[in-house]
Amino acid sequence: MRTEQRAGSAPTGIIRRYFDHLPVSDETPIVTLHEGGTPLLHSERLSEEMNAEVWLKYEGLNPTGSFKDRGMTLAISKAVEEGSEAVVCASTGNTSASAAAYAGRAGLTCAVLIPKGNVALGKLAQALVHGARVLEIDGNFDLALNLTKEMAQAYPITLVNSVNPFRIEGQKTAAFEIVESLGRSPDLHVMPVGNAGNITAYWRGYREAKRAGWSQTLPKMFGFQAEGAAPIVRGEPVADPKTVATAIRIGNPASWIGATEASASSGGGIYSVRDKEIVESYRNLAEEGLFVELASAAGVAGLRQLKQRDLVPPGCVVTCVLTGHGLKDPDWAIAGAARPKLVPAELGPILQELDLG
Ligand code: AN7
Repeated sequence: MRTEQRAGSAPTGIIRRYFDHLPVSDETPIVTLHEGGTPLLHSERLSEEMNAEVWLKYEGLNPTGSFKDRGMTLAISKAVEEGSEAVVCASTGNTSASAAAYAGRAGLTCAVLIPKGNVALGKLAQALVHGARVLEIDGNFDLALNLTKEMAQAYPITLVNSVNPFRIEGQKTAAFEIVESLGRSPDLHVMPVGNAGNITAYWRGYREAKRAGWSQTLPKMFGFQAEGAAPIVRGEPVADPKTVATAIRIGNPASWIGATEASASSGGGIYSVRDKEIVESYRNLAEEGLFVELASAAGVAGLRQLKQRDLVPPGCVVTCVLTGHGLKDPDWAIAGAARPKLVPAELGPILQELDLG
């Protein structure tokens, strides 16, 4: 098999990089877009505000712009290995973008069910451009997921939502990378929660990193749902979840148990943040040069809440996951910003407009 490698660096893509820690063999055809290896950026502003050492795992820099690619490379590779010819997923947007891209690369048919009117434009564009069969349903994500589960049971089509165990396996590699970058585990790990697959994956990753001797400790795991879509916090499914952060507009998370296990056994917690707080953190991150989508800002908003609750010990090491890229949702980005002003194509008026004249 041809192996793709970047000159002078470790093997590319999470499967080659963590081959011995994933359920793969030499027979597994590796379908990759060189996902993973995303930056862990130190945030000076947040570190100062939190009186802690705050690191941001910028997952928006994966090939399709979200963390989903880590799980999708493995889910699609295993689907090909098992002889599948078609995959299906329900999605609030990012899963479908990723599934469409990786299915396209593997030559598989990809079907996608999305909740009507609640998928950001960039994500929809991705699924369409990669040739997925995209169907909008008159219902929310939870209903879409139930329908795809039924489809996968009745027909020879592989479900690639995070109920597919290979998704979680792939996504755990982000925790490996954090431990590798820091040379240790963080003290606190903070992230948004929707369907709860990712927090389940990180917790598994941190535990495996410790077992492998890469770290001596485990972080406290904190997950944040949007207030209007916070079933785990409320302790019961939410029939009609509502939030501006459409990626996490989920009322009955598939990995509910994984999330509560991660928070409870690590001494962390699952809490909620208001839409207003999500938007504020979204803007703050953008000011710091980090364009993320709204759902991604829920983790940072959550970190601020932890600080208010006195749950951020001075000087501790914190990692916060920025799950998706801001370009996914251009409508939202533009809605809150001033429109460019039209000026004559002459230096004078331009300088005047910029208060330089
Ligand atoms: C940017 O794409 O559920 O708790 O269908 O897109 O693992 O679900 C997306 C979820 C956070 C929540 N941030 O992660 C989908 C989907 C972003 C996301 C989450 C999602 P999980």
